[in-house]
Amino acid sequence: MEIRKFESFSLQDAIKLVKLEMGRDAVILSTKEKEIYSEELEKNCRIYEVTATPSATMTGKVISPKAGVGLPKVDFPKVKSKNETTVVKGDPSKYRSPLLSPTLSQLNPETRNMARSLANALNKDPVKDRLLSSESNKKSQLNENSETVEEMGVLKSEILKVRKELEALPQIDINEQVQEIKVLLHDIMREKYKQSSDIANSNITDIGIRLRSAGVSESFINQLTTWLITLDDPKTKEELLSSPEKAKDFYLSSAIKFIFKYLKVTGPFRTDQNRKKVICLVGPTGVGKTTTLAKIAAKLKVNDGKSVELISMDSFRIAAADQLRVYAKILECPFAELSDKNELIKYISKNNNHDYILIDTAGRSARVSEQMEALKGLLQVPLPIEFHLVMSCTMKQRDIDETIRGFKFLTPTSLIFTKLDESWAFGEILNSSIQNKIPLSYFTTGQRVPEDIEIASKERVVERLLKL
Ligand SMILES: Nc1nc2c(ncn2[C@@H]2O[C@H](COP(=O)(O)OP(=O)(O)OP(=O)(O)O)[C@@H](O)[C@H]2O)c(=O)[nH]1
Ligand SMILES: [Mg+2]
Repeated sequence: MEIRKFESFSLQDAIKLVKLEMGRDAVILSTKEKEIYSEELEKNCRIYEVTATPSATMTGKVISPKAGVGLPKVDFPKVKSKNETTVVKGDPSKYRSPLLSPTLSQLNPETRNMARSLANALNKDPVKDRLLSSESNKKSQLNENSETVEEMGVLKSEILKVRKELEALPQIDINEQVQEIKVLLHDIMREKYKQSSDIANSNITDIGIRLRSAGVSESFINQLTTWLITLDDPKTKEELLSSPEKAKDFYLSSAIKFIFKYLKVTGPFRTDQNRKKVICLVGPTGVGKTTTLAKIAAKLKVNDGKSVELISMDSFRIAAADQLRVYAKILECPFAELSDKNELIKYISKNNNHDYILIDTAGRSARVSEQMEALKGLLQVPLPIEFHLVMSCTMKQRDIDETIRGFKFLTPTSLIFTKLDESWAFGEILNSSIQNKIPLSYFTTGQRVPEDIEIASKERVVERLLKL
């Protein structure tokens, strides 16, 4: 709270000072009459001390801004935290009334003239003359007491007359008006700030709810919503206030931007120039590896006009390779069934005349260590093979995490998610890709070969996550 003290030779003058300095609504906390020793006059003088505080400080109208992450900066009127004391010391001649201060030009001509005559009257003040005179003069002048008292009486009545006339005029108090404007501005800003933070909160909460219901991890939602809160460009906030639709779009598109930044996709499988590409699909049992491989082969062959060979390395189940053999026949692609690593090395080194070699493997569970060991023995070959990990959207997050951990030894180039048509939540796709820093390549959306496959795109992920 700002508290200041004002002193003058009369109580009225001290109160006037308070109003001039702190505005009409200033609250007077206390008044005191006291005697001080004036060095200039070499005698004791009676003065009045008024302690006051501006009204805004008392009513709590002026509020300091609260610190908050990313909240819009509002230039609130400041409240001085330290107590301050203004002491008007000395004799009246030394005190220059604020009425006659540089704000004189802001008064109307009539008031200005009154103020000037008051200033002249004060300038004639014998006490001031005495102070300005030399030390010896001062003493002799002080002796002429009766003359001085008479002069002072005349001056006093003159000053009182001028003051009365001044009081009758409408007062122009610039300080008070500025203070009122400041308070008004602050109220407007506070109202706007409240509205904009309400809008921000409801939109951010809505985005959080959508992502949570899609199964996105809490840590990602926290990161995203914290970032959204920090979007505090005041110009944008101003615009958002004008339309709830605009605000909704703003927060949604910002959330999408954030997801896009972290989510990575590979795009469709592409061959390096003049080099065949060897692609191997791995993953748990029954997730759709063979069906997906057939879909990809059909897309490459039919849509892109590429030459494709299909290999089955699924000798684990009886007649497992037949499924792919049938697809190869339909697609009119060369087909081979290989049972071990040496056959694989020999086959790939020999066959150089196709754009793609697509390899299907038996389903392996990351929980069964022998199966993973067998897979290592089969696939860890000194060949440029790209491994892609196939998982179903219907798997639980925990199973997906364990599967990725189990297949890490093959350093998968991408994740393929199947059965999007059978799942309600897509958060797992985002979580697994971002947490493991493995991009997404394809999504499959049904049993039909080759139709039900799509290239993984950030737009499709976001669409599904935010139910756009
Ligand atoms: N609904 C739906 N079913 C799919 C999808 N992809 C594959 N399937 C079905 O899932 C079942 C298993 O597909 P497969 O391709 O044999 O799966 P796999 O991973 O090769 O299985 P294993 O070789 O036994 O490990 C089949 O009935 C497919 O039709 C899909 O995107 N959506
Ligand atoms: Mg299979």
